[in-house]
Amino acid sequence: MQIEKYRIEEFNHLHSAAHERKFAFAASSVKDPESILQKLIDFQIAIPSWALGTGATRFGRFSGGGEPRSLEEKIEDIGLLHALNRSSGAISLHIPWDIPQDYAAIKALAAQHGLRFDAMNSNTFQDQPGQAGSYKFGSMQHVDKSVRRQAVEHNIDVIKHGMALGSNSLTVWLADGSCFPGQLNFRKAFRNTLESLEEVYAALPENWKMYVEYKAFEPNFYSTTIGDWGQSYLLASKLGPKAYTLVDLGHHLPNANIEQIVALLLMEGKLGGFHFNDSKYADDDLTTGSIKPYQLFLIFNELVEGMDARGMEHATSLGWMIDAAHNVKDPLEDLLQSVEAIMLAYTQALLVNREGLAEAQQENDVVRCQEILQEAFRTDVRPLVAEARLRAGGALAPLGFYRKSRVRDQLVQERGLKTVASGL
Ligand code: PSV
Ligand code: MN
Ligand code: MN
Repeated sequence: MQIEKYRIEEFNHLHSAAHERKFAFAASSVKDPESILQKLIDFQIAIPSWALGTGATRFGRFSGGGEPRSLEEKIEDIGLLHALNRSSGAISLHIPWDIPQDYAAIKALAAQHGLRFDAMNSNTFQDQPGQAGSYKFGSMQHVDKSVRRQAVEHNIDVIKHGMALGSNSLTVWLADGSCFPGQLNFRKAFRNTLESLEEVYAALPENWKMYVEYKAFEPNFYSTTIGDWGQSYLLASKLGPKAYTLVDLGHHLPNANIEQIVALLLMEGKLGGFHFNDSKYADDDLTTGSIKPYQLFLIFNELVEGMDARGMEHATSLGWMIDAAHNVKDPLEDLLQSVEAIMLAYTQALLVNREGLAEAQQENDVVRCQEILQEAFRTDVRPLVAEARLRAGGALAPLGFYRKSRVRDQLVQERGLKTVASGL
């Protein structure tokens, strides 16, 4: 299904008087609203192909219906999101779940929805039919060279799919690690991983980036070979200038200070991008901003400060992606909520009084430092985000439109109730 422009306009018309009042107030209370609005219009967040269907815990899966059954339908779903919020203009694919049959047709379909292909994701955490070696004991770290070779070949293959689609980055997340003490020689596992990644790195086209994603634990429960930002940073540094660390918000041990990690990686020029989500306990993959919105704001605060200090373009210098799973919500509604939360945190970070904060830090005025940050965090920036969306042709209230037009019901009618999207 497609959402006609006039329906969005009709919807916006109904809400415009209330919006204008709120926007006038919000705009009058911030410095340079026009430049903020432009930054918001430019900012795009990639949607992962695997987040469009109902996910599952290891106890079960409760399908929601109307889920995309093919790559084409996944693109259409992201097209729907983008039509409503104008901030989801990219898709992140996972191979082999999303292998296109016809590259030209897939590229044309994405272009028709205004989408570009963001980072490509490889998969060496599941065995594939017909493959010679098994990843049961790891992939790039494996003690058997032929399994490592297979993992390298797969990643090179993913790069080729990405080149054919116009992507320019590869995200490598490895499930490699060990479940019991003594199972692995840590140094050998790390060296094997480095050597394998070097081979993939050598196959990267000139303008490509490699994102090395880390994760503290799971599926291995004693050690993870790329378990934290230090290990990822070490690999990215050894690999070379095209390799960067990717920060997935859910991949840390509890209470990790993610904003500090982000600040240092940025300082070293090694921050590649993000997988946004939220969590209470571990890699929960919950809706971004649903549990710790202040942390999200503090991360964006470091991003804005660090990127401005390095003269980096906010929208294009890093990879902005969501990585989430949906067990109890309509995935499209959840993604609309996640994108909104990201836009709000970004906007609040743009409002921080930078000179005032630097001055207060210099004077060790701890109270003022906190006041400055919380002044921005407690500002209601929703009208600014809505105005940016309106100017970009989106809906004033994407979720409201989605529900009012019964988008999910229409998808169920088109695709049926018993649909399974491939993914995590
Ligand atoms: C597994 O934890 C995971 O969620 C990683 O975050 C990857 O980015 C994602 O799967 C897709 O491979
Ligand atoms: Mn991730
Ligand atoms: Mn994860």
